[in-house]
Amino acid sequence: MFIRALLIVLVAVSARCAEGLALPEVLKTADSKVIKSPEQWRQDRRPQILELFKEHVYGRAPVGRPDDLRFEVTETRSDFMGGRATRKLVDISFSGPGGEGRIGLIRFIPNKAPKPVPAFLLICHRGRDNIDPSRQVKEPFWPAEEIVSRGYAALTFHVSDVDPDNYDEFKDGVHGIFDPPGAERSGDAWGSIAAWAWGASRVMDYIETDADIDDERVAVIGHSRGGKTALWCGARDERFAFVISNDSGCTGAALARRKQGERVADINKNFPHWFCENYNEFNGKEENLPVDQHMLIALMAPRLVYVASATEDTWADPKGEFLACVEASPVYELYGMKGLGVKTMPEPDTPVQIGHIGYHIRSGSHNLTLFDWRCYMDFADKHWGKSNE
Ligand code: GTR
Repeated sequence: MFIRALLIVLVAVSARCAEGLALPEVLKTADSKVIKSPEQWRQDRRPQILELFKEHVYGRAPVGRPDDLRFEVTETRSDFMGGRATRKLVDISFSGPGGEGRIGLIRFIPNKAPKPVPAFLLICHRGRDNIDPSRQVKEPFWPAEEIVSRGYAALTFHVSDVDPDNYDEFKDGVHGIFDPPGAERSGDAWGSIAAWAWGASRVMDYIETDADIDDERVAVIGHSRGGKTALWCGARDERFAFVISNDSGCTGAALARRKQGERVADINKNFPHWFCENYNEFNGKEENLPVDQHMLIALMAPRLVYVASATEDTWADPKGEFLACVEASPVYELYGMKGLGVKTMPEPDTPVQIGHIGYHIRSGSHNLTLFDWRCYMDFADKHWGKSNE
């Protein structure tokens, strides 16, 4: 408790102003040491920030890769999408003290593209018809045909395989499987966002065994709560080379201290299972947070990260998402790279893709659309070289 209070005070001391906001300094340690090199960032500051997010926001996963993690390819068929794609269905299974779990992975790969191919992994929280493995239903939320036609592997799993998206006092899903039986839950125990991020990391464990996928060019993407999850996943798991947040908003890409749209108190009240218990201490008190969301984006450095907003999605605070990218940029500059590369918000539908942080604000509502996907693939093409089917 004392250490928590001390950290909060230290952060307040090291705060600086951005557009009138007093944000915690991303490049200054808790004891006010200024970070001047990538080595110092990695050694002194990055672990500190990661720890603060675990302790106060997303919670701590009690397990990494389970010892008995297994991958079973239950089907391989090469005649999908008019013969252009191979579908594999993979069961990723594991067990813990509270039982067994299974994540069903759907994976399409372009048949003709030179292997190994880069990949996009979608964390899906919407209805399963959005990720129809038979491709009878084709939703822009997961445009597998378009992804494949651009030479990328299209992978997805549903979050409910990892942890159902409901508040049940953390009995079901991986919480029930891995939380120590009978023990009282601690204030920093993992919530559902951290559980889903853990699930995406288990998919990465599988990808590393799949010779047709280039595990050094894998993007993890999510929309809204899935976007929060993608960011937390990418922050913790540096095997993901590209992290994409689509309309993630509060406790995703948006700066909490702006207090625009959804607030910390709203999200904790409406979704009490998403974050750790400690996060409630900041309900109505965002300025006391020892972190803000620009620091989460900065944890991706020097990898690729892309944040997208939508004009009508004011609940997710588009300006706060943009500013978080601006404020994360100094960490990329430490690496001699461009971060976002601009400080003024772009016009709708004009992507900013000049540095290692990408950003756009799309016209329209809270959604993941074909326009968004095309921007993400353009950004990947730019940095990874154009893929061809
Ligand atoms: C909203 C919620 C957001 C966002 C979204 C979603 O209602 O307030 O934080 O995550 O739902 O996941 O669709």
